Amino acid sequence: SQTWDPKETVCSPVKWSPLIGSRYSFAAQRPGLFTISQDVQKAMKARGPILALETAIYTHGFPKPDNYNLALEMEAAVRDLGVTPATIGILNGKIMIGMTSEQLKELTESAGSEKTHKISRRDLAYHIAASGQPLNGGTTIAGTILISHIAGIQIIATGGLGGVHKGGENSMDISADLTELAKSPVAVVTSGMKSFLDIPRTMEYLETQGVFVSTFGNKSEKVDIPGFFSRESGYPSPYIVESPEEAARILYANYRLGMRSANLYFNPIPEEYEIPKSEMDPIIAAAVENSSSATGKDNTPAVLAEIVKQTEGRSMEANRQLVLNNAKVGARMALELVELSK
Ligand code: PSU
Ligand code: MN
Repeated sequence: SQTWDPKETVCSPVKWSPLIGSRYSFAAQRPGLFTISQDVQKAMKARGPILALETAIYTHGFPKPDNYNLALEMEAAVRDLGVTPATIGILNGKIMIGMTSEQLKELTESAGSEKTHKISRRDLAYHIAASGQPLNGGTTIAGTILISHIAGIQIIATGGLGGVHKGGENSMDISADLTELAKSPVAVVTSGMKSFLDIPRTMEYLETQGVFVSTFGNKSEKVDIPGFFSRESGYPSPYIVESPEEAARILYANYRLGMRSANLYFNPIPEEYEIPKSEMDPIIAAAVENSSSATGKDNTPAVLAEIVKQTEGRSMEANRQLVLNNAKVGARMALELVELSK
């Protein structure tokens, strides 16, 4: 197992710039709080484009060793576009911002073990400070937003967003992804929430929280909030954005306005990999039914595992393709954001 090297964390504050690196001094003033990879440090100093990637998808979404292969593919897809990937997670009690392939291997291999947990806002401090064996964690969208924002990384690419669960008006099961989006002026690229969530209530919640919600598509057409495995959900998107460059401009305007809330960019799954809604709906209904005994933070992973079982793995390939596509879109946004901040 790896031990933390204080030299890995940059301690010299970087000059403030309007956007890139604006919060970097937070990390610089707290040496040892983060372990920032050499690559990410370099990109931060150069104010180059950086894209944050979450890890709950690896620790709680994909089985081994697919999770490790996907982590490497995601990083490669981002690098191919000239952007530095910052995969975020917890490894042996350290908050990692950017990980080497060995570190990614260690984290993904520990999936499913006692020491590896799903990390949202409420879990973070415990995992870096508690006594006992050092813990690992895959950060959810909420956890990744929180860490990215502190580290001065503005764009996050991910697969599926958490939301208001069906029956949430009684169970009060509402993902902390939604409240976190209200707290940090970052952009999140996602292919939608799974249709096992309550889409209209999730949309209402996001509107109340002041989160800008849009979907990539053509402004002259009607565009749905995507349904994750399917491009359609039956619910129209409040806004349509036509390119990653336009998305970056909106994020930049959001930031210049001093907003504290995030922008959400839904990116529908590429057509060739989509599983039609008519096919998915009964599968999802059955998965929800069969996972009803898993509550709290265990519910989402349990439903996801059931869906994989019911689709005989086809959902996994769809998931893999959409998340890779989101990484590419996020990377293009990061490139444009650097241009805008010059
Ligand atoms: N939806 C998916 N795949 C995922 C998740 C959601 O299709 O991997 C993960 C994400 O990390 C998301 C988290 O942030 O689940 C939400 O979990 P919860 O509902 O417990 O907040
Ligand atoms: Mn929940």
